[in-house]
Amino acid sequence: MDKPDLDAWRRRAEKELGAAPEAAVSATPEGIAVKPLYTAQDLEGLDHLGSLPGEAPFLRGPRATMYAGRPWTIRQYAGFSTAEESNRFYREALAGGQQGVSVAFDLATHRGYDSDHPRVEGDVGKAGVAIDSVEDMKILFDGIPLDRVSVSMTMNGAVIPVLAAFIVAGEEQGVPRARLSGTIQNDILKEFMVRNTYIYPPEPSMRIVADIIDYTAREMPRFNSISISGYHMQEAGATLVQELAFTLADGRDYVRAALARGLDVDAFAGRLSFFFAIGMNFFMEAAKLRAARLLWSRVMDEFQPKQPASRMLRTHCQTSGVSLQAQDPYNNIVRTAYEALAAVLGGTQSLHTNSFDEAIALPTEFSARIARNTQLILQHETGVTKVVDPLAGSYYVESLTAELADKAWALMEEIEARGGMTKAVAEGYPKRCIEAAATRRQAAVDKGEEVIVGVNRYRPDSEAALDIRAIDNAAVRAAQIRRLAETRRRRGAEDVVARLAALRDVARSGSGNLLAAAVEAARARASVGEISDALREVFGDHAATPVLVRDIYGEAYRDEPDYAVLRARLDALGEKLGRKPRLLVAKLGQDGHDRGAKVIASAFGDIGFEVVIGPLFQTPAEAARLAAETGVDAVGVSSLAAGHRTLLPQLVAALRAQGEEALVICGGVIPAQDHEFLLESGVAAVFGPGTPVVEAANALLDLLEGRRHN
Ligand code: DCA
Repeated sequence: MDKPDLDAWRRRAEKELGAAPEAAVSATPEGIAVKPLYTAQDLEGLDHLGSLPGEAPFLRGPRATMYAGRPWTIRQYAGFSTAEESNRFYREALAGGQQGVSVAFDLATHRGYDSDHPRVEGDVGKAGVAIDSVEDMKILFDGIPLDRVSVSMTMNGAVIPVLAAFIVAGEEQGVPRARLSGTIQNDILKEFMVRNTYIYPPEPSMRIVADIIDYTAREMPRFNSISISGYHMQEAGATLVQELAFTLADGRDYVRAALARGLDVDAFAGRLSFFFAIGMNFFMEAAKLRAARLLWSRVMDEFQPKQPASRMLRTHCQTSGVSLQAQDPYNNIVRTAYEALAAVLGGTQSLHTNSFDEAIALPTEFSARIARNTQLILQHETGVTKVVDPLAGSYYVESLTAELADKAWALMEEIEARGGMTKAVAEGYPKRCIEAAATRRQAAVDKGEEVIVGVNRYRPDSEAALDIRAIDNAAVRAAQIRRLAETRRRRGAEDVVARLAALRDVARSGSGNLLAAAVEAARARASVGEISDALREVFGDHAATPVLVRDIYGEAYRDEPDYAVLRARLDALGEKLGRKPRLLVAKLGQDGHDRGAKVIASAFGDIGFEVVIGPLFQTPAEAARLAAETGVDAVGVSSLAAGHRTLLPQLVAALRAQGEEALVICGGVIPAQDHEFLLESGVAAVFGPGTPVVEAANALLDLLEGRRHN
């Protein structure tokens, strides 16, 4: 065939567009200019072409036959209320075609608090299952053979007691730890960056990671010691380049930490695993996974492993939670299916597909079945499993793979120049980059530049409320407290005291293995809270100081007409008050998802409010005290972990008890069914997800002005 005549194409394109083809180039948040046409020319000079799957650098997949040999694992992340309820859910899911288990713990467990701790009253059993001791863990896996079904546990803060309880539960089920298969998340660096379920300061936290890698390398050969996660970065607003670079840079620091413990690289590197988000930018997401494998192999070259598996990036993926919308929610089924296909075309090893109602509440049996079937249909009906890396050779995808890899590598070099990821995280560099990207994206959505069907375009006139799963938090908490008391009554008290003292000694001395000591404590029935507290006594608690990005929302929105109107209203109210209106943005309970809170705080600050950003993990009484001290006009609560029914009425009561008039408003994941209850409890307004910031600001001004007139 003749060489393609690109000049002729250009002329045709100009005619069709009425402009030069450059007019159809679109810029992505990653800074990649996506052209309307890719050709063989775009492949010239790309040096990653030509490799095969199953060999370094593994760009085309970690296995030679990929899904033609074994399809990816359908692994749905789930967990809620009690161990009994979650166990029943897992068993039904496995019977329905799910292939691996993935446990979601409640936030009390994540942060190392037993269910009877006063700080976690609103969190027990809410966004995951409550686990207080080995007794709960045994119930959680009752009837699930732990030597045959692999179990992933998303746990980072309280990773030591939870993994210890899992090991003992396996043992008591008759499965020795050497035969346990699964993955523990154990990725603390990204917690400091985005997810915030840390407990201890960075340095002892890194020791915990290294101790777990060390223990599993020696004792649990089938277990993946870590799941190095970019997922939560993308959820917090990171671009795909940031997600790639920061995740792989985290991985590099974990390898360094394990090597510093004296481990041989080949003893552990093959059991490092990864976890990425898959959002709506279809080809870019598939290319991202290919680029990730390429780059990880390059990172591992530095450590000169001898085993090929040590260079291999194996990953789990989850479809994007933030791409789900509360409005017109059945659209989410379609979104999730496209994202799942991108993950599979990118070559994931394991996949979670979100349920369509997750932007509103916890999945029901019905929505969980649709989510699972999305993968079963992909595996059995579409033929995608039959060919390895089917996008290979695509001019566009290969070009994207190279561009993503180059950009991510440059950002990783920047991290190296800053002294590595642990240091960059301590200085807050990646967090700032991600928050800036998140705020920029919010402005693009609010302005309608980024279209979301059913939200900022094609919005239906009316919608029927969905059936949702509600958790009776008080009943779950009461049941947990009863079982915990029973466990404490039946255990050998002296044994527990001695095992916890031994654990403290290992923590203090810096030698010995924390997980090994915790397994002994868990076996004696020390609780998750007690083991966490023993480590807290030695390591201390980590408290982050929130910092806001500035001028990003304002800059992006400045030229919009409604922005000028809003600013004028704000100035007028400011004049009446003799100062700027003040807003406290608060997070209550153990819910550490702070993207929404940060974006709102930063955007309201740009608009002209005086914004106080509260620390994470406040009790309602603490937030009310902060509101009084700072003299705010309103407290805005961002709730993403289902604690609102308990925590918001308590906040209103605490404010009123102090004689404070500040209005309480809230937003986040709050189902329509709960709005009336919250309004009756004294909350002044509830903003659903997808509310543009300018609309929320206008509504708050209405409320503040209304209050002044009364
Ligand atoms: N031919 C032959 N064997 C294969 C093939 C193939 N084409 N593909 C996979 N296998 C083998 C693997 O080698 C593995 O056996 P091994 O453990 O003895 O090496 C087994 O089949 C399982 O496959 P794998 O791809 O490792 O899939 P998973 O066990 O599901 O593990 C992984 C996926 C990403 C590594 C793991 O860390 C994980 O499950 N993460 C989940 C994290 C999570 O759920 N997070 C929640 C938010």
